[in-house]
Amino acid sequence: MNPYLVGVLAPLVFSLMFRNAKNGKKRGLPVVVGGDPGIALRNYRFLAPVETAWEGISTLAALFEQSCKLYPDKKLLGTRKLISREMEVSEDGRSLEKLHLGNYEWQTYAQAFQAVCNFSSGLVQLGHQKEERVAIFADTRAEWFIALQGCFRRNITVVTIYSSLGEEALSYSLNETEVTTVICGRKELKKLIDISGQLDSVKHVIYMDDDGISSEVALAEMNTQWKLTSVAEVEKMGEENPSDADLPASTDIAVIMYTSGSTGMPKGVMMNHGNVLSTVCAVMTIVPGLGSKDVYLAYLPLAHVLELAAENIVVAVGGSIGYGSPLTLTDTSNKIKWGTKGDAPQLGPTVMAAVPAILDRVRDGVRKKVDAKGGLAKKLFDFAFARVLLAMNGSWFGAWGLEKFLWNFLVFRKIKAILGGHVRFLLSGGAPLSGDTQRFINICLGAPIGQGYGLTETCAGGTFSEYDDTSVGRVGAPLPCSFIKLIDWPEGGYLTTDSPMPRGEIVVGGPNVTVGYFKNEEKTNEVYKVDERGMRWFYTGDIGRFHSDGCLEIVDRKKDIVKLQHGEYVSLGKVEAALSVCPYVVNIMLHADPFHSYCVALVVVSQPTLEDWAAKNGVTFTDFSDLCQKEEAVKEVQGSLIKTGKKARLEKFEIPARIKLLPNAWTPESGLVTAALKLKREVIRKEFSEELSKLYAS
Ligand SMILES: *[C@@H]1O[C@H](CO)[C@@H](O)[C@H](O)[C@H]1NC(C)=O
Ligand SMILES: *[C@@H]1O[C@H](CO)[C@@H](O)[C@H](O)[C@H]1NC(C)=O
Ligand SMILES: *[C@@H]1O[C@H](CO)[C@@H](O)[C@H](O)[C@H]1NC(C)=O
Ligand SMILES: CC(=O)N[C@H]1CO[C@H](CO)[C@@H](O)[C@@H]1O
Repeated sequence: MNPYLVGVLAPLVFSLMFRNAKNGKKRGLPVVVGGDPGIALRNYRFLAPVETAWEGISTLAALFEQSCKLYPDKKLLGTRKLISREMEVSEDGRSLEKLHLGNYEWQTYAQAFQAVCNFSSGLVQLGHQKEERVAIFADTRAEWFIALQGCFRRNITVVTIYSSLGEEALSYSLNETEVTTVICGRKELKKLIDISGQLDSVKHVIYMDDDGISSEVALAEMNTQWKLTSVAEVEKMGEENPSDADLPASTDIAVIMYTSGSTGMPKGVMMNHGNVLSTVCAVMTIVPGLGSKDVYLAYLPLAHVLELAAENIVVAVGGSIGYGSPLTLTDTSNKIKWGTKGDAPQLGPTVMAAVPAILDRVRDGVRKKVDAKGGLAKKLFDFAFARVLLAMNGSWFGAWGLEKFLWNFLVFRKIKAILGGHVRFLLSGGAPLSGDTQRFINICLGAPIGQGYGLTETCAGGTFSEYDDTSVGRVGAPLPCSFIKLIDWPEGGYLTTDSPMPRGEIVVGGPNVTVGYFKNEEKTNEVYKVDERGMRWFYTGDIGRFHSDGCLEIVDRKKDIVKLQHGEYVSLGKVEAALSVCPYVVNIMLHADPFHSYCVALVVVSQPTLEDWAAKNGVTFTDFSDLCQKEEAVKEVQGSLIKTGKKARLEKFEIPARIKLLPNAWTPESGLVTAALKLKREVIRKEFSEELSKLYAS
């Protein structure tokens, strides 16, 4: 059939399907758009993509200033006071640093505004030219936000870099953007000194006052030509020599965000003020009743667009931001001194953001605790969980208020207290959240999770599930700032004419779609397109399908589909997700190759589970990595994988025919997974190329 005809007819047919769907609310509605033919949906409340929610506000700098004038005396930025830093020796002889942190100390909106103005004037005093770029390379904290807004007030583009990025990527991105001023913390300064020989353009380094940083500063002064200044000094210079703001326009680039690409060098995504603002306005509508009473716990990397948008949303409504870190989040977090409070219990946040990996960890932690208690406590927990699950099948606010209250009081209250007891909404993004974890968190925390789908390239815009949507496994309807379109991908076997649901490559359009990749026109033209009506579209490479209520579900990824020798398609991500349920698996990467008819896999095995098995079966070994080499062990894990695969109804060619067991976990520090714990396939393939070729050779 003529593709253009499909393009015109499909929305029509789809809208009829919508009318006939019986299961309630339509969250996404069909819309006719330009560009490649496909099926496009919009948010049900907005006809055209939202650009701004406030008259006359078109930049993040203006939004910040507006809030500072509206809420001068409200608390904005909170930081915990460091009482002491102690070394503790753990049972296995490793020494761990433990922090004793005190209460939150707050800066009001008025004080923060003053700090931002001072910082901004200080940059001028420092000799930073306005066309030059500033990089912020640090953990999430109040100074980060102040520095960001300080740069915005002078129309300076900020380059952000993940603090877990490797050396090569770091010098590459700083050099590519010709950054002259870097703002960093202590551990990042150390990294910068190591690569100072490659940083030709850097002239100034502004450091955040950490205790112990003076030794790094002295080292940098000895070994580099950099001019080193602390944030406090910059603010003081600015206070003594104030200069006027030089505010940006909506089309000026606010941030160049380097994302840890899963292949090769990182790419710098350019986002202008209008891009981020439209995301801020859109996501704001997702959190019910968001307002100046809300308290947000900030601990995800600000170099990630989800966190950047979230903090600006809190500012937009006059809320408060308390800073924390993943290692000090709860009372039992690694770095928290025993018997003292974690960030969440101390702050009592009402709204939090999280990546699925963190929520998975929370779930596993709670499960383990309940299992360890056993007996009546476990029975009660399981019963309460089942009751609430049953009631939730109807709706979030079912007619069972009293019972919900009872179970919350008896069972779940203690779990809620882990995060302070007041969390009423969780934002999740960065990767798909498993349905199991979503349910678990829903029930145990008694709070809905808004799950988003978006990319750095779409400025986190895309879709978002709404608070009253209790379904799992889907990522929601288009955000008010986005149109979502599915287009045919015939090679992969995904078509918009598929039934029961249209499927295809996900394309995101709207004011949220970013400007493109920095200094990479070729790549930009490959994945960004402007249609005949002037709307920008980003081709995500993800495969999705539309449910009848207009919600999107991610089903695959173009890059991760490999055609085997005999023509069968294997979706690596799908198979990995299915096999990761196997109790031996901590991490698994499936590898397929068009020159072979079968798949192989690298499996990071669970040490306790495998050692348990070895003990029960009389398999002797010297250490864990020796055990991973044993033929019996490989056989056992392989058998378990086959069982898991069959249960998940995988095809025979999808289940790895040969596997290699690996003893060491894949962490962001090792560079094998991203900060959101997604596999970096290319890097893993390179690192284990020998093992992989052996798997195919033997
Ligand atoms: C902001 O800076 C950019 C780059 O230096 C410049 O092109 C633009 O005109 C500036 N915007 C305003 C409103 O002055
Ligand atoms: C830095 O970038 C310039 C071009 O902007 C390039 O010629 C040079 O080789 C780069 N240096 C490093 C160390 O990457
Ligand atoms: C949920 O409700 C539907 C009907 O509304 C029912 O068919 C289904 O079995 C229920 N599921 C559970 C787990 O109770
Ligand atoms: C800031 C920005 O890029 N705005 C654009 C958003 O998209 C609309 C079309 O939907 C354009 O008109 C805007 O210029």
